[in-house]
Amino acid sequence: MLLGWTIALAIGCAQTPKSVSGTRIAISVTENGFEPKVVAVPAGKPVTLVVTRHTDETCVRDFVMAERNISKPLPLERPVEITFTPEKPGDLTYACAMDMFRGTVRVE
Ligand SMILES: [Cu+2]
Repeated sequence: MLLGWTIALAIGCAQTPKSVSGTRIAISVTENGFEPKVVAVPAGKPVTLVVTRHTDETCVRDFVMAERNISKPLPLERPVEITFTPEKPGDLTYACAMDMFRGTVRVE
């Protein structure tokens, strides 16, 4: 228990403020588009993005990551899980179906 707490603290300290990283990351669709705009994931492990659309105010209705052939509809207030394994470090981008609102998955 103490060990787990120590690890949690160490991970917490290693993160720069406002950056989100891990293998399971929540992304919201708000009036501002995808939030957070940039998330970091490790290379070589399956990662899951849990995308929840909270608004009808934008054109975002789908999650499209063209490089990965991923295209998923985002129903309002329903979390959608998108799982893939990024093999190598670099940036993957995703967007709405019209490529207007965008987000970045930074593979590290
Ligand atoms: Cu759009």
